[in-house]
Amino acid sequence: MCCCTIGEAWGHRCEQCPRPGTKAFKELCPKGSGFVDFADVNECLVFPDMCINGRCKNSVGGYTCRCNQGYAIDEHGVACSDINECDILGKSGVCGANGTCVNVPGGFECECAEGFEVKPLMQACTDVDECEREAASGLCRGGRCVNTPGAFRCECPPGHELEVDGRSCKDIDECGINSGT
Ligand SMILES: [Ca+2]
Ligand SMILES: [Ca+2]
Repeated sequence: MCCCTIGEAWGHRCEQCPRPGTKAFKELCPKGSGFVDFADVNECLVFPDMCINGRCKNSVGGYTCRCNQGYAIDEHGVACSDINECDILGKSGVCGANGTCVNVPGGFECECAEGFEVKPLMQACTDVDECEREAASGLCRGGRCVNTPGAFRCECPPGHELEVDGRSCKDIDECGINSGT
């Protein structure tokens, strides 16, 4: 049954199956591939591991694997293996210039550089607008927030300077500076 269906070898000593089309194959499997004793073999039932990561569908004289999304049929046609999207599309091809593609089973993920993120329904890493996101928490208080690719900056009005953490503006104490010397 093994040699007449998906098998390449059989038995404890792993004896090679006769190749389809040869005389030996015809003797073993007179009705051809997919049949044993002139009856169709349901490969999906006989071989429980068929079409792993997919669904096995029996047909007369054969079977097909319908692979889950993100998987493709392997070279032997018996299992679905993960598609490496990163290899196919290139390391930054899928995730953009500011991301790195990481292959995962059934899909892929983008690891984004700091200041970048993956937005819903988009795959590439795009800039985080810190000004919009952190407006409620008072980012650049006392000044104006300017979004930049991968970062942001606070622009302070005359007479003000940036706090050391770069997240707000503070008044310059001119009197303190002058009387200090
Ligand atoms: Ca994948
Ligand atoms: Ca930004």
